[in-house]
Amino acid sequence: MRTQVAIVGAGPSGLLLSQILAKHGVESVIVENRSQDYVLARIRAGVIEHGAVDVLTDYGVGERLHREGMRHDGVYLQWPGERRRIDFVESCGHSVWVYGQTEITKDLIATREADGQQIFWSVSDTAIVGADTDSPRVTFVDADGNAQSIEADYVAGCDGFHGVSRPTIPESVRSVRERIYPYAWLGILAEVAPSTDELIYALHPDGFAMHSMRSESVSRLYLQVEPDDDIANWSDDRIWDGLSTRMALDGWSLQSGPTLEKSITPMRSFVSAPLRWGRLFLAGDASHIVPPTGAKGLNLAIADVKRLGSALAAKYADGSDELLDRYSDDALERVWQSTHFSWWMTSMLHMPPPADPDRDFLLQMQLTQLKHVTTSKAAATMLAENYTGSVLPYP
Ligand code: FAS
Ligand code: PHB
Repeated sequence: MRTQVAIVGAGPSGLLLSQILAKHGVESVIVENRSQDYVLARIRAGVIEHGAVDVLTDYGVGERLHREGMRHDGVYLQWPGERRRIDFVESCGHSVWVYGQTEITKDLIATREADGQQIFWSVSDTAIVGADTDSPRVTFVDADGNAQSIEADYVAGCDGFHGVSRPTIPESVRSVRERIYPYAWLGILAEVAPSTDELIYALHPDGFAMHSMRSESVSRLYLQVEPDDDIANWSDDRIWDGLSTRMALDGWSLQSGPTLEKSITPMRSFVSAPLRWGRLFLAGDASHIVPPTGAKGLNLAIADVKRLGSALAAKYADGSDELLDRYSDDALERVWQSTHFSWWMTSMLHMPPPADPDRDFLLQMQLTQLKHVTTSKAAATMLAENYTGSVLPYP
């Protein structure tokens, strides 16, 4: 087979990139090692920056988001005995939307399939060959066991943290900066109406807890657990008790309900640079991972593929290499901004591990920072600008 852009991975990055390219008349083929059902069953992110909403809208996949998504103009930060709201619109003039990544993936798959997009599902043995030549190829074994090869002008590595794209770049070329956090998130999706109008991020001596939502009848909640904890240790009752204790506030109660999904996600900050090697370009989790406290992972992926899609479109439209040559450096500008904010929010809101000799000092610094950011207009504006993705112009 031959195409203009071969895309590895059918998560939000790969699917949205193919949509952006198609809107600019650029052809692509996607290879994905999971089944379509598996990809559609993933429960992940939920907060979408206004700039990301604009990208989805501009490229024809925002209609259901505007109909079913929920605009949020602020957030609650909480510590024992206090819950204070930061108003995004008052602080920086922007909002965020709550709309599940699962729904974005559904909208993208439906749109791409209606457009006749070629997606190879359930492939194996994917490899990228000749990325540093003028004729790169993606080879794989398709779902029927047939060896396949796609010749392309360019390859987009949208295959997430565990994909093959990043390791295709020689280690001598790659630089990695990483922090692995001494805790993880246990997340649940529950069939119960949210007990709050805005997201709640709470610091508590037992650990962090968060209340998000997916609709008026489905809630999404998280709590801090040990990095090596096992979901089998957490009955629904234990989860709801933990959430209720950590977000307790006079005059407020948390409604519990049946859990639809529960899982534990490790937390790391990870950035691999550069995002380009020859004719291979990385986007989304293939290049960077952020702890979910700042709600940046999915939004960074959308910003990356908007930038990459525009750069490839410019190349095919007028032969210009400028945006492609700038892609890695320009993308990393936003990646480091989001990585810093996610690290800052994570460090402020999670209990340091009991073994940390500085635990009491760190906890005092975190409480001081929470009080400052919920009383100082300048500090609240810094949080609001970062949370809504408004610090840097959208690509
Ligand atoms: P993805 O990992 O979503 O997609 C990569 C795709 O490539 C996958 O479908 C994979 O099957 C495929 N692939 C991998 N290797 C391949 C190969 N060799 N060949 C072909 N295909 C291959 N972000 C938030 O903002 N908030 C959250 O609460 C949040 N929670 C998360 C929970 C979990 C468990 C995880 C893992 C991530 C979470 N994230 C969250 C981050 C997440 O939303 C990512 O940022 C987002 O999925 C990035 O999208 P992609 O870059 O497309 O990567
Ligand atoms: C979610 O709704 O899944 C969510 C919201 C905010 C975060 C992380 C996850 O920071």
